[in-house]
Amino acid sequence: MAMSPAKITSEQEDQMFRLLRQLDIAPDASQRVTAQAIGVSLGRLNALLKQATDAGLVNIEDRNGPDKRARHTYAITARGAGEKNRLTTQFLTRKLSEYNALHAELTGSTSGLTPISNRNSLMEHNLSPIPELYVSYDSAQKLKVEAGELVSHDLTPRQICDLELLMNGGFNPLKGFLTEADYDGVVDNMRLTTGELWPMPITLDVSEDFAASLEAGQDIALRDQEGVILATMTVTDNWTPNKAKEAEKVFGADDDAHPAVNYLHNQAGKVYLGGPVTGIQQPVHYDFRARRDTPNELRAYFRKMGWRKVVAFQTRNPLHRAHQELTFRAAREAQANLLIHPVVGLTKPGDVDHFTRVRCYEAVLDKYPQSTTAMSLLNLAMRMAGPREAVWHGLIRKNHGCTHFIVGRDHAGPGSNSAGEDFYGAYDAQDLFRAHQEEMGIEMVDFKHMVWVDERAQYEAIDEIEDKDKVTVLNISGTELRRRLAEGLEIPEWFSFPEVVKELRRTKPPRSKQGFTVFFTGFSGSGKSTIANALMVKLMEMGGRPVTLLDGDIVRKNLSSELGFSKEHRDLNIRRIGYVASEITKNGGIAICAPIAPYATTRRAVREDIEGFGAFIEVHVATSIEECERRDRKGLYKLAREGKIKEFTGISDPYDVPANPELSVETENVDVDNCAHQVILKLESMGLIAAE
Ligand code: PPS
Repeated sequence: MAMSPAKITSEQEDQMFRLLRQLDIAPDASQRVTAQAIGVSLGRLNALLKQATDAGLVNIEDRNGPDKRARHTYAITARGAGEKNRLTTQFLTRKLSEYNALHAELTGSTSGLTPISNRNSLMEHNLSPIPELYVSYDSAQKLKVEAGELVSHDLTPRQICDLELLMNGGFNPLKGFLTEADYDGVVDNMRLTTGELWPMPITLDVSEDFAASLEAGQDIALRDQEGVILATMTVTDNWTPNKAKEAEKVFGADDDAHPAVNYLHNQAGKVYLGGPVTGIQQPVHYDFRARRDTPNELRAYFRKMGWRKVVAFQTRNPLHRAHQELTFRAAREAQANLLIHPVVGLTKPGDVDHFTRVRCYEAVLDKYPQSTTAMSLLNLAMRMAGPREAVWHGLIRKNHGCTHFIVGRDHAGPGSNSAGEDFYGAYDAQDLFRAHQEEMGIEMVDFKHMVWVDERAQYEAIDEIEDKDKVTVLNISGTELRRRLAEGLEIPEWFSFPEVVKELRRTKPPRSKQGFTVFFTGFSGSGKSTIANALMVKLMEMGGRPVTLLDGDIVRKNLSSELGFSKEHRDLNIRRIGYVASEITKNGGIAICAPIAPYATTRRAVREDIEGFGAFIEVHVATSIEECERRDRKGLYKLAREGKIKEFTGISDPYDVPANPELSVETENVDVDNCAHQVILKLESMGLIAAE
């Protein structure tokens, strides 16, 4: 029978694979035993041995032992070991496709086995411990005492998240906050100076004053918000970054509508410090302690359970049925166990709080087959950086011992930019991940958008539905879900689990029962206080929720009596008002604020503080500066014109006109009662007040 050359080659390669494997196991065996073990004649064995020695795969060493028939040791060389690995993968891949073909012939369907790609690195990297930055317990006790003498930096909530993952190996290979050279490489092309892939700048941002007080090479102590020393850091680098460039390169646009760009410009310090970190202790968590695992704890768990392949699912949302279907499918496709790995550090402003989410996850966990699935909480501070974030998430999961990672539609998407368009394409994250997965050593399980097909009563990937025009395709977006929860509307069984819906309703009662904040802004004398007072009385007349008025003058008397009108002091004043209003909102009350609040970024920060707990209604009292000056009820404009009051808003200090307030009210030719009524109508239209 004539054989094709390809067939001869693969047979020869199989023989070489068998020979190398056999010599690896028994290098001292006699030729006869080796030939028998790999199923070839002695003549063929000799030809193969010659080929292997000529190619430098095997060394033949003389052995002057008593057994004359086994005079040689056939030792595999380093090159031979590499060739053996390559041939092993090739052999298994071919066997798998033969198996698939046979399976298809017998059953008319595919076997469902996944191809073996990058097999060696994938199968081993989740088994061994990963380097951490912690010192031993004894050294930590000593270091803690010494560190008490060092200059301290109080970490922000985001920096605490970053530090925890640096110290426990979640951010391996990073050994500290990025140096300037590493930062440049990461920003420009996602590479550290070592050439390793790292897509996200992990930086220690501080104030200019603090940075200026440090010397090169100085050790500092890093403390949490209660003052506990978590680590020390040797400050090797101290520089002022180009934040606009960082925004463009890392987040795709220098647009404050992106939460991380907003953080970069309006919250992060102006200067970055870089240098290695020495870990003393983990940040303390009082919540869900049993559900939090370091990378090494998860690796140990996988070893103990014998999980060689693990597919991780990242989420910042409660799990609904579509997510469960997707994770089931991913585990099946990758033939792997499943790790539900939700983020409980910082997520997108306005997300469901992690306490509620974890209770939801725990309710859903019972619905997964026992001992195939684990859930662990990840204290990551997300950046919502889409494609770069997906690669970052993949590297973090690899460090946590996972071999596969699920990337769905619009992974870690930040929503719309200031022009109302998406920052990233829906599948950009999958593309970037795919381009790097080989190097990352973690394989992507990609998913298109999953939707409910009513006629078949099941979830299907949108692009796989061939009869779209004949079936009813259903989907509830995140925004729609929030609306239904807010308005107390029905959430269908096909969408979520009753336990999850119950939990969400518990923490998110309908809007008409939630707290909210009405935030008036406008020039001095614009009528803010008068309208705010009228509104307060109307809301008190309706009853149901306590109402608190935080008027500009009242606050300045009771909360901010030591403050003046510099930008710094005004910001502090508004942040204080925001803090009190957020507490009132959180606890189900109504806060009415009426400061000038001249700066848009500060108003936005307050909005973010509050929107986690309830609605924020910005009302621009749009009385013109000319009209305010004409009224001049307190005589302050006159004094400002005379230069007797400095930094007076609208005269000698700026006012950012709100770009997108929920409501703008004119006060010229409109009476106060009418203005307050406009606010009431707005609140009604938002579902915040409703008939019992
Ligand atoms: S801010 O900018 O929001 O912190 O201002 P606010 O706390 O609302 O305080 C504004 C009231 O203080 C009086 N006042 C001044 N306003 C603006 N600029 C300067 N320099 C200034 N100095 C004193 C003024 O009466 C404001 O009262 P309202 O209630 O707005 O008329």
